[in-house]
Amino acid sequence: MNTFKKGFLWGGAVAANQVEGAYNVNGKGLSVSDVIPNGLIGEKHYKVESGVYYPNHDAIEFYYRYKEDLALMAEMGFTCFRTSINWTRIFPKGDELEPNEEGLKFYDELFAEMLRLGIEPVVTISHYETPLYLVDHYGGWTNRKLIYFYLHYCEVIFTRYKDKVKYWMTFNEINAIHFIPFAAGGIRIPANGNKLQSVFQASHHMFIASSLAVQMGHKINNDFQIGCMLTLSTMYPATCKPEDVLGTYQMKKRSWYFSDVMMRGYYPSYAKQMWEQYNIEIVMEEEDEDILKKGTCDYIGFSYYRSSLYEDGMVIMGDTAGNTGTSNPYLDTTPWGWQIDPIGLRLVCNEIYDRYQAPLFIVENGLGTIDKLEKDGSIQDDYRIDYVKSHLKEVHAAMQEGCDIMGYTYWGCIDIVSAGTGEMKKRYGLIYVDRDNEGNGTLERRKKKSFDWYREVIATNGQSL
Ligand code: BGP
Repeated sequence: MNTFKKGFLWGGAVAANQVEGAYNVNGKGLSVSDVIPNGLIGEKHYKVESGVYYPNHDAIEFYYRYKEDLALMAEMGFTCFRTSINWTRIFPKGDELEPNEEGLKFYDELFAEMLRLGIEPVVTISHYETPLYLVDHYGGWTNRKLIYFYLHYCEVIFTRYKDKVKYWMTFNEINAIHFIPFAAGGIRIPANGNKLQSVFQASHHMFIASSLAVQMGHKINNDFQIGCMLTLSTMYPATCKPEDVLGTYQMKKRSWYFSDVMMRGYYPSYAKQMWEQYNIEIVMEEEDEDILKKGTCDYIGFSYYRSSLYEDGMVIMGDTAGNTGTSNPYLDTTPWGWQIDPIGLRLVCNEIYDRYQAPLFIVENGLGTIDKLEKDGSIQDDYRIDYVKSHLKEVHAAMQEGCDIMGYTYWGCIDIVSAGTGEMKKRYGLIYVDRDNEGNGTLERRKKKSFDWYREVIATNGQSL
């Protein structure tokens, strides 16, 4: 197989709240993720309850062990590593004027260590880490004031890390606000409220915030590459019934709505009808149109894990908890019911590249499953190797077809706390971490079989695939 293009970014990805632990040390405040002990699907917990175990409060203690972890990533040959800045380490409540110096220092040291090892930081500015205080006291992203708190945060981190970080993303999986509004948008949906009204209004504020952040970032350092980030699991019509084919296309617009605004700089033609259909009125300011135009993103970052089906007005997919619906008979599924579909990734690359002709960055893709520790201490995760190999082959094919793809960061390159379920047992890592759902374990790191395999892929720039 031909190699990937020169300079292709190879690496892994995590989010601060799923690895760092140390959730309340050195001045850190609570973020939305800190109050969801059972993962995003258990989005009911809004304050820390005593007696409840929160796996992500300790996570894998990356906060204390990042040197050891980065050394392993360097050994695999990573040229980049994606993580987020935990917003509440910098602004514990979110509306302060002065940042928390200890929080800033942590990321100074983290990024310096990456650069020392030849690893380019790729930073998500907000990965389900909205300060809880902003949710409690301002109503989260439905409040326009959040734009200014976010921008102040951006100004501080852009200025502080301008010589260390080049690649940024404004919001993780911004379109996930539809199904996890608390985590993605810091919004509590009132019991009898119009959920979509809150979701669309909050999204509007996030678009403005992203656009202003892009403009500001480019002023601070013209070399910055600032991307949007979406979850783009593709969808197929379950039948060839024209209604299902059309419905599938319409469902995709729910995601494209986000990338259209962030990549084109204006609301798409179908937006008005969407708002009318759901009885939504978005409050906008006069200057908003102009702001959106001036701050389009430099690239499209996205996560891709699986595909789903659409039939009779319903999306059919294994949900995050693993309850499967009718699934695609041509595909295998993970124990959590996620359909494994490498060709779907190639399709997404083509669809999105054709739509925007802008660079793509695959910043999340991976297999979350149960790993077995053998008697000799090894982890023979051939299934993970198969997963990554088959997906990377399709990435390569998409590039042959003309898609401009900047890089690939394997999700959960080290075992982490699952965002969806809050568990440790749903493991993605190429590196095993000795910790279970209840917090037992030595936290020792161990290379899985996939570790050496991925190292070889990177060393040969994809030729070994
Ligand atoms: C994405 C999130 C990640 C992540 C991943 C895998 O939606 O951006 O934070 O965790 O999905 O999901 P899970 O952890 O539920 O397996």
